[in-house]
Amino acid sequence: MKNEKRLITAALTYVNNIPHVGHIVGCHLPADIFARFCRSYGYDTTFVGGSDMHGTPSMVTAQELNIPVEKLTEELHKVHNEIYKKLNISYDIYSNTHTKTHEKVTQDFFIELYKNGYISQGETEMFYCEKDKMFLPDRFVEGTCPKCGFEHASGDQCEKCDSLFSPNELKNAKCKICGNEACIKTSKHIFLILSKGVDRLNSWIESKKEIWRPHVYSEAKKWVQEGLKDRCISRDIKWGFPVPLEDFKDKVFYVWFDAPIGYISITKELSEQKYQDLWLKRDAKIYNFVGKDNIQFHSVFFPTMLIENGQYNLPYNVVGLNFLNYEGQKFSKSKKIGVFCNSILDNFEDIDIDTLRAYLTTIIPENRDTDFKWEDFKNNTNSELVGKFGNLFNRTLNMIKNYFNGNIDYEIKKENLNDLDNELINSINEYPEKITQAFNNVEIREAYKLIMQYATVGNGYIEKSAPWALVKQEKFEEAKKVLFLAINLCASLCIVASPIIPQKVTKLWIEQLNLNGTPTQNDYWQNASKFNISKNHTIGEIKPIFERVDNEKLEKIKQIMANPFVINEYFKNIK
Ligand code: B3M
Ligand code: ZN
Repeated sequence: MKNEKRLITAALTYVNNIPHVGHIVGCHLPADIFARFCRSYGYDTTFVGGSDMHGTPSMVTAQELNIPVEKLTEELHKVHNEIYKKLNISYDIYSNTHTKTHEKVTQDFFIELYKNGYISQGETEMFYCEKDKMFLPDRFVEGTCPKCGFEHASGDQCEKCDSLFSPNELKNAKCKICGNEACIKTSKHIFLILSKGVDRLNSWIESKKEIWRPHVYSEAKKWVQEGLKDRCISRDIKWGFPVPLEDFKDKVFYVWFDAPIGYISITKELSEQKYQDLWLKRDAKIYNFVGKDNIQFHSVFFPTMLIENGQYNLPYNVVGLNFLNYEGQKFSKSKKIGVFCNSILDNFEDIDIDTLRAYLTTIIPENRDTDFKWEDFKNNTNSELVGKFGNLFNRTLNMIKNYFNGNIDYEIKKENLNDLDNELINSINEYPEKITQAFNNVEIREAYKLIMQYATVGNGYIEKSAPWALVKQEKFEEAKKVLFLAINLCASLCIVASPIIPQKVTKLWIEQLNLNGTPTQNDYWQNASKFNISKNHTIGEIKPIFERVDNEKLEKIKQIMANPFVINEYFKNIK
């Protein structure tokens, strides 16, 4: 259904630091490529994102830097926004969770749950530091995971085995601020009763068997089967939005309660109409793109909140990604292992964004963890982008220029088409169709592979038809036909590659193919299987599109991108 409404969300990033390439590949980029495809295909598309301002990681960092957490998050939110802009992540809105709108939507959301009987109250044991005289949020505590024995688990979550637990289950708990033992004190809290919605949640998850990726589906099923314990959704800290109940006014919501509601409030901030169409009606399809460690929250916790609240549309697809490693190792800021995005801001001219986007597309961790390797970046640039894609445009346009003075005046007549021509015309019908399917199934790596295959089909056709030989034999009409078909394949490629390398194809389209409009226009996708270049067309100026990466250049980019963001330096300059 083409006029279908689609809302695409990318997980709201914590702003306690600057993203590294793993965050981009594991969420923002696939969400962006999918959103670009949806717009181009003609779906009524909205793409929202933002910064997750609350939560303890930002508090920990602000404490370490000795600056107010408001200042820290506000500044880093701006930097995040800049980075996504530079990477051409096409958010319709990039907001954050510390807005008035968000406060109101979150509190109303809660009140509804409360009225519906899904909130209970109780005493809970919380970590407390006698030395710092404060209740310790989950991230201010470190201890041994009760499930797997990992020694650096935080108060509520183990990053090694992904299990979630209550504060009192953690062993050997220590205060992260001062390193002393964290004791346990009781405090009054509110809980979300997850068990009441479990049957509805379970059948909802089962309805997603064919839609979600297998690993997301099986993880969600596993968590439900293990049983859902009620979850404490208030915290004894000052950073966050207050719980709107008389007895709890001095507490704030747990960050994972307010953060996903951010998708709703940010949509509302974008437009009231969109909020109504996408969230209050049930026919829009919502796609949540989330990193590996966020799958449980998006497939179980947030859907239960939505089911129990009752007013809102539920996600159609939870697109759970996996992790990205760096040259076989985990990303690490302290060890300077990885590729860091602050360099994109500092050294913009040295880094070609679409070349980077194309390589990153090949390592989107769709079904398993993947690896960033500089050697693969070089190979993808040289053999795919330059060797296949660029080469097709280059030779086609150069031959049109050299043999026909830059003008191609040809009209297709069936009787003049040979088997090779017919095969190529079939490809112009079939490849965009296959690529559409891959994008629609959110198989972005597959789509990229098909795009490169499509370019290879074009190169093969030129090779076999050998227009240079036809010109030598003075078969000019024959040569023109070959180049006419080839340049039409080029135009088609611009459209289908537009979600991945939007800047390059726009430049190609306007400057070199000399066509009107842009290949990234909304609702333009169906033109991919048409002839966009008609009789008597003059091409523009020919230039290389992608630049080869030799070892020297690779070293330079590597140097630039290996420098992590130094947060204390940054805030020294801000203060
Ligand atoms: N902020 C975790 C993260 O940045 C968390 C996601 C919230 S999505 C609603 O990875
Ligand atoms: Zn302490």
